[in-house]
Amino acid sequence: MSALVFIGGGGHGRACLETARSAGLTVAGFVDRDPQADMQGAPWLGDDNWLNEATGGQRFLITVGQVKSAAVRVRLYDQLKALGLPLATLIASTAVVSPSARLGEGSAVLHHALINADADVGANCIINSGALVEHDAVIGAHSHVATGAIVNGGARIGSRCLVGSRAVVLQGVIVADDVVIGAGAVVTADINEAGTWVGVPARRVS
Ligand code: JB2
Repeated sequence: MSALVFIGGGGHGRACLETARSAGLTVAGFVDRDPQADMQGAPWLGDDNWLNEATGGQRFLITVGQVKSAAVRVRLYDQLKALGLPLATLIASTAVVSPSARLGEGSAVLHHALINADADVGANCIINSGALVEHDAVIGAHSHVATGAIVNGGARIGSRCLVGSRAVVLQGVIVADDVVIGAGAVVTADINEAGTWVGVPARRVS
């Protein structure tokens, strides 16, 4: 299998690096704007301009994380697509992804995450450690289901969203694009517009 190139050498990059190594995958190196980024011995290949010179035989994973905005991950995804470079998917050895679930290109599923039957995860998503995406749920492109979060059955999360750590989205709830759900929030009703929602039940704060 072709080696992986990671784009982003911070905390999320290291989590993905260990995840990849434990799955027996080879990481050829990483791209970061900071040549001093520490990626546990993986070589620094260059900044994002390096991608313009990348030749075939490698697969790419965006490992810049996402907290409040998906903008950097979206820009990097668009750059990879424009260059025609192939995106990898990463599934941790301890994660469970239903054979009937769909996982978009460039998405990463970290340790102990669970994606159940007929769920649909878009491109360039992070399903972080211990997250649960229940049956028939939809996660839009470039969204991040953070550590320990739960998206219940049939819920639909838009594109470029964050479902914060240990947040819960109740079954069947629909969440618009560009929504940030704070850590520990419980989303009990549809969210129809972009913004930040926190608390139990979740309420808009910005
Ligand atoms: O445009 C970029 C760019 N912007 C930031 N291109 C490239 N190639 N790299 C970029 N970076 C790099 O991403 C920074 O130089 C830095 O090395 C890395 C971000 O690292 P940091 O540790 O600050 O955050 P993170 O994005 O890896 O992790 C965040 O998101 C995760 C999901 C953290 O908040 C984590 O706690 C969280 N688990």
